[in-house]
Amino acid sequence: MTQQEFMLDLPPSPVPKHEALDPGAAVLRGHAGMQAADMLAGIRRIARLSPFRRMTTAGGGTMSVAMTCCGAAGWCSDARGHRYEPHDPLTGQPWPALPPAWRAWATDAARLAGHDGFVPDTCLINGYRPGARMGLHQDDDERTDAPVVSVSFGLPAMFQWGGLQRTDPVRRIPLLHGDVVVWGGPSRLVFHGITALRAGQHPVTGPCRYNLTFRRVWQGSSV
Ligand code: MD6
Ligand code: FE
Repeated sequence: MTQQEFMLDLPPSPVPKHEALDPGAAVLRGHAGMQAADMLAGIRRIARLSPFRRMTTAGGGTMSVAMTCCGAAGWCSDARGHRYEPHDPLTGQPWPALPPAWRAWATDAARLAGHDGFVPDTCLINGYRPGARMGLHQDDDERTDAPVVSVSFGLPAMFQWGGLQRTDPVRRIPLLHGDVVVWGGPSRLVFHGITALRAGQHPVTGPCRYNLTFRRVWQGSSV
């Protein structure tokens, strides 16, 4: 029971705050709600320095999700494939800095999900408009086995959570404004994705969804 529930003499919420997905993976419902204003303002600041862009894939397609990054490394995809880069190829400049308060917040979220000592060196920022989607994939470009802390803001999304093989059964998990997903350990390479975003209007983000993923890309980053 939280202090506030005690003060109000109410029974504890029947809704568990932490939903275990699989060993090493959990959903922390609404955990980033209090961070929304700060993180969305931060996204606008970052996007002025390193704009959202839709990247191309090695197959010659264009991703439906728009991306930018902050921190020591940014995820990039082009005709040559995908990898992390220390500079934004669009500007030739280093990626904008990862706000220290975000880093501390992500460390704490990882700890709540059972992963101690997570120090992210990057944050990948995804912007979705209606129809944008992310096909089933593994996050395997990072050079560490640190967990990933993922934050959703704005329009609801349907998260697909599979297994370690592409053909494993997939669960569908709705993610709402402020929801956080953490995965690591034995779940770190689970296949996952986002189905096509349904059109709507969110009071805070309008017709958009934003997703931030905090990661540790390089073991030796001085952050
Ligand atoms: C998204 N996220 O939620 C897509 N990857 O928009 C991801 O692909 C993702 O949420 C690794 C860890 C967390 C994620
Ligand atoms: Fe991913």
